[in-house]
Amino acid sequence: QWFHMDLTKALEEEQFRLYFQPQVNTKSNEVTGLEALIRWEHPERGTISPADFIPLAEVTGLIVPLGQWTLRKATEQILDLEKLGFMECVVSVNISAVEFQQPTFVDQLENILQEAGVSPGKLRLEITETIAMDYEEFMIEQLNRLNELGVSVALDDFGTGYSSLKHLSLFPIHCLKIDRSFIKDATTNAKNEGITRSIIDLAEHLQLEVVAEGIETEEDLLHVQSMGGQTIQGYYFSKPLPPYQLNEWLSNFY
Ligand code: G
Ligand code: G
Ligand code: MN
Ligand code: NA
Repeated sequence: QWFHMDLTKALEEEQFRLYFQPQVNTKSNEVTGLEALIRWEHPERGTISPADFIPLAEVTGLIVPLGQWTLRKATEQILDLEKLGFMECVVSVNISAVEFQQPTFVDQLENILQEAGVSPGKLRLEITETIAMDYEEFMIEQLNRLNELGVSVALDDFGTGYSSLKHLSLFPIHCLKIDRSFIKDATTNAKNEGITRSIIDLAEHLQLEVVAEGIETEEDLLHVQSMGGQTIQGYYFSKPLPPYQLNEWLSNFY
């Protein structure tokens, strides 16, 4: 559907936008994080979902400059949040395998943070375990370097794909994100309820943070809370928002 040249042009002409979805700690009632989610504002075709262009960006390698753009935008948002007084809010950025596997990835990330003057602790990377399969040792090396830098890491879509408990044992990570597919019908599906509960317990035993994704209703929220889940992301609080709407949302929340 899309061609390499469309994406190249979109990057040159700044047609990408970074949206942000709040993550709320429902115990302290604070917005503890934001997940950055990219959108393509196509001049003729309107807003295009990353699901429809990230795969092409990955096979063409354009994901590398696109990912750098995303990280720069995320650091801008961190600075804007600080100006508004949100000093504790961590911004999470999705990183695809192709980006993470670049040997220069961590150095470039360090440069972006330094140039922006952003503390590494304000940034979190979301990676999926599909990355891990063939690159276990390299993964550990990259993750150790990120730890030294002070950037934290969440395992996204946890429990789907090539998940392995071995990764939890080997990888120095900080957070598990419970995949939306488990949450979706956890109130009616006993298996998914068991899985959700187990991931929350697992995170606690490993002293990892846990974020429940895809919370859409009050019923979802109460259910996840009853299982010990505290940090919540989903349409119940907000869909992903462009920065100006996010600022409005934040000022209404507090
Ligand atoms: O925002 P939405 O639900 O449409 O996102 C669809 C998919 O695109 C998700 O899997 C999400 O992780 C991914 N995605 C969103 N933004 C980015 C990004 O900036 N970089 C990468 N690599 N993936 C992203
Ligand atoms: O793969 P990843 O977890 O990064 O993708 C997150 C995706 O989930 C984004 O595309 C985002 O727009 C979407 N999303 C976020 N909250 C909800 C929700 O409550 N319900 C649904 N259906 N999708 C959501
Ligand atoms: Mn994600
Ligand atoms: Na996810």
